[in-house]
Amino acid sequence: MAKTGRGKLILIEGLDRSGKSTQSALLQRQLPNCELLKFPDRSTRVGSLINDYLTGKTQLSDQSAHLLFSANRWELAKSIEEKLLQGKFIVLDRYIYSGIAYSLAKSLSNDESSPEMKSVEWLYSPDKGLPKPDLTLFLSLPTEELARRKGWGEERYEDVEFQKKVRECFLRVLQDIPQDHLEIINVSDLSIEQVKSHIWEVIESKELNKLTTMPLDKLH
Ligand code: 2DT
Ligand code: MG
Repeated sequence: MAKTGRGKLILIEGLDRSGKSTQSALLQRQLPNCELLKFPDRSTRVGSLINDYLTGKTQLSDQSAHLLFSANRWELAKSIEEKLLQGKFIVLDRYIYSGIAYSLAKSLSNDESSPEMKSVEWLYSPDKGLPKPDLTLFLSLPTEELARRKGWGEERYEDVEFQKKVRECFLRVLQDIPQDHLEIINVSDLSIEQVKSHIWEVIESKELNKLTTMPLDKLH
């Protein structure tokens, strides 16, 4: 009998330069029939507004920037669901936890920021209803090590002091994920190969490389 069921949705989160993009590309190649999606997806109409914001071409209020990042995920939500139901696996390079952590960090760095930007509940609400990852992997390392990595400092948010705040906010927000859906990987001083095998061990032990008949959950 042919295997049936849906594919798994696997999210890789972390700070800038933590190795997310490298590891998500490697994981995509290891999983069967797998697509890689990166957020923000700068190729869409909303994504192009986000790109202008991140590269400093335009200014946006914190609230509208936050909502655009969420809208960018909603642009792709339906196609993510359809692909999973067709039996495809999907790896996400950033998703809602980046959304909350960066916005929260921004509001904590600004004395004048308004109460909703400091509220995790408010920050989370526009993402409610999006497909829920089967696993979130967080690549964790000290911010001092990030600063030494290549390609640092070209965009908004790429600043060591700010990344320290983002890290704290990530750790706070990740606490709300049930233990069996979260894996924090300490990548400090590990090679690309070592992180890759660590991730694969987790994937295999949780059978995330296999189709499932469990229904796809939504974030709620
Ligand atoms: P990249 O460097 O990965 O392209 O990200 N960000 C991302 C947010 O502030 N909110 C979000 O919802 C997402 C997905 C993280 C560019 C920057 O965008 C930030 C870094
Ligand atoms: Mg970046």
